[in-house]
Amino acid sequence: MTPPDTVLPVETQALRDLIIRKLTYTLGKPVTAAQDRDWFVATALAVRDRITERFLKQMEMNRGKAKKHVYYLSLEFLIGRLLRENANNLGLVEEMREALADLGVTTDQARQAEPDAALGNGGLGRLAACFLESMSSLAIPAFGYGIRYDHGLFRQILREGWQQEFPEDWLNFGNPWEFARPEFRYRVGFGGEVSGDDDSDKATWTPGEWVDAVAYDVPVVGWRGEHVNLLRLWHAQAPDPLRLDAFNSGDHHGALAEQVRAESISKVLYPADDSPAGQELRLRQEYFFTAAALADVLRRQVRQAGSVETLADHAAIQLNDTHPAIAVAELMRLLVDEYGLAWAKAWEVTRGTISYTNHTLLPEALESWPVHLMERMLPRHMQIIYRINAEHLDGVRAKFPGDDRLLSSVSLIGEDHGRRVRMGHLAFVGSHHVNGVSALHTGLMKQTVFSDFHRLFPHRIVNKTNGIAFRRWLFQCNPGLTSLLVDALGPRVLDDASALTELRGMADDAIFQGRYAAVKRANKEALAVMIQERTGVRVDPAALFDVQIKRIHEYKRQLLNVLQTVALYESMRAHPMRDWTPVVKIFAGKAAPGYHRAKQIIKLAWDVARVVNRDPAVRGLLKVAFIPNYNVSAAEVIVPAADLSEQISTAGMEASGTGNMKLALNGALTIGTLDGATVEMAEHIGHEHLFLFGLSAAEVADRKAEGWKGSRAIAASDTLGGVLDAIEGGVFSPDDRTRYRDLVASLRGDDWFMVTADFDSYLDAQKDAMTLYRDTTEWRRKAVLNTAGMGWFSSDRSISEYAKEIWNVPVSR
Ligand code: B1H
Repeated sequence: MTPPDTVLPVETQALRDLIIRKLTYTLGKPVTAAQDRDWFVATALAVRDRITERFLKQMEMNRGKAKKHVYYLSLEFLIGRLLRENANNLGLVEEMREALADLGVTTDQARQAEPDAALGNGGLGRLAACFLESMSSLAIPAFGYGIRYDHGLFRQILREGWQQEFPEDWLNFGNPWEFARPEFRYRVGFGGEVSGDDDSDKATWTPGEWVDAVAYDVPVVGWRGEHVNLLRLWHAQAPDPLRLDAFNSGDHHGALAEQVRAESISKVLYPADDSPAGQELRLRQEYFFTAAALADVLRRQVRQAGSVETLADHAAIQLNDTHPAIAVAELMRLLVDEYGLAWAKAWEVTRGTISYTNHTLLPEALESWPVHLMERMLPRHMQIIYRINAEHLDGVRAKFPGDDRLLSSVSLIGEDHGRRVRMGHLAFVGSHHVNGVSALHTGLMKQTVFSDFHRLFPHRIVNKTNGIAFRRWLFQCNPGLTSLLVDALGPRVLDDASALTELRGMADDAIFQGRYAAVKRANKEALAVMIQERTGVRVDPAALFDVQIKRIHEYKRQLLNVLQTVALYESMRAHPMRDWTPVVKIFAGKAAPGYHRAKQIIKLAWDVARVVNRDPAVRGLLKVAFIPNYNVSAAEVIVPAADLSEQISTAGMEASGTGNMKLALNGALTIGTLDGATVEMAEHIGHEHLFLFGLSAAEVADRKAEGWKGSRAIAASDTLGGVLDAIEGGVFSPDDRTRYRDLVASLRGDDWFMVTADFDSYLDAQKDAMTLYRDTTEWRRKAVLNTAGMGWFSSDRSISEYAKEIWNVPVSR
């Protein structure tokens, strides 16, 4: 072993030696030949050893204790990179830096070589990742269950501003964080037939096709390294790898057909955010991972408690949206058919164990599956759903006799577009609690989509406002601000986010403001480098960094932001001598591949950027950058550098938002509508420290009921008509002057997302922001007050609420 150049502290020395051992014996490389990726893998394996030591100790300590576990079922876990998170939670960051430095490598070199685990689309998947981290940090025994997709969310490339998708290949050369667990393998059935006898609850399902689910475990270590949970991801495998007879007789493709069909289940993440893909493969994915997860839960239950009857005492199963809602029928099937429980007892156990989180009320996002598809793919489940429905509707009739409208409204089977199973209804009746993700969203659940259910079950719907993991979205992505906070508030702030409120007392302190601003400035310089590298656009770190980063969706209204950009550009051209605030408009986000309008909006932002950035008339005072391939790692650079956070969805449409929280925590001021969790952020921070504008959710509903027409708002605005004429007339698309005709026409017509309705008040709010930015002291004061007000939005708080009010599990810390 190479001797170190200098004498290292014992811990560092040990880590350094471990990294070299991994490099030598696992990667088979000498130090002299190691590339960045080798350093990453060797370091990750060394850090994983540290996690494993703790995990094994914890298992030893808990042997024989049947602690209640939380099982978080989610089709998405948007984890991103793990090296810094794990080192940080273990308190190993310094040792790792020194150990690598001693080997002539920077932490950043190793870190940048780690691919993002992009097993999710956006907020829903990232929430699952933050929640896992918080469950470990709060020492709640838990498993995350999901799919080990070979290919996560696609890589986005912009060709002349048009989004193109390329496969993402994070797993190509293995994943050093995971352990393959071939011993945890469950056979999942599809199709086939059901036989049963009429006198018994029990039936026998003989599937026509089998797929094996094989477990891969990623350990999740909590803050201070005190507790480790597992994220168990299922890989799909054909029970028979190939048909040798077919292969030997020359049919090479046919020999592999079954394998391809089986393995396609864990091949790729569906790239739709907020609108479920109705394809058969998606339903296969949903059932596949849910069935494997429940089989695993019941195996553990029987081992620990000897019987499935007490499942609700030992297990809390949380459904992350309806994607795993088939769990209700699958758990019933397992309890009744496999474990022989009577129907009524099984129903009591199921409802005592399962709870469901709703993440959206957008009608196109509510999952439903054609009855004929379910009957073919999951015949026994369809029988079970019919029986659950029959008993549910009997209960409704008993409570509200003769109300046929109510019956068809709450039925598990919808008749509107052919007969379909409504997965939200199935999840609702099979759960003891159903939660929304912000106060506004939960209120709207009660008033709109679930109003009839709320009448039937008035205690079932509860609110659990989302939160974010501060370890990642503050400590890790913003070490400068973190050390400033520790200096100012003491190390306690690292363990208790509510300590942030004490920062309020320092908001007026000029010295503190200066240090706070210096951190922001350094973060902006780092972002400026990234923008230049990825887009070629040079930006001035002194300018106001105005950031909108999220999936591209009409309801999120990137279009509103682009229209304001055009309005600002035109004013700058018209009044060149005015004392303009320099602004950089920063966009990033992916569109669902089939969502043409969203792609058109990206293209428009890009077209506007091209014209504005080149125009000498604006003297560089306005720059526009669309950063391609937005992902968690990009967010970790952008979030700490933002001055202004765009949260401008049509009120009532964004269930919560979590980017809003990340940006405000890192000192960006929010320009936003009263939507989702932004409402509660304004309450915690103080309304006067955000730039709020636009219609409320109730006003949006009223306008829509009256029959909204964009043309009226356009006629009433001094600015909007000119902006739309320019876009429509091809000012930004001289190569194709008709490119945005339909887009503008939709704004003049229905304008479903009320862009025209909110335009003028948005413009005013933007002017307020630009004016305030010039008042450095006041801006900094508000930025500090934003950080100070965000402690409540820690996912530790969210998870503590779930633990107490839904899961009934103890929380430590
Ligand atoms: C959210 C989704 C979603 N809500 C369907 N719904 C999907 C729906 O693949 N699909 O079919 C994927 C995702 N995602 C988001 O959840 C909300 O829009 C955000 O407002 C919220 O913050 C987030 C977490 O609760």
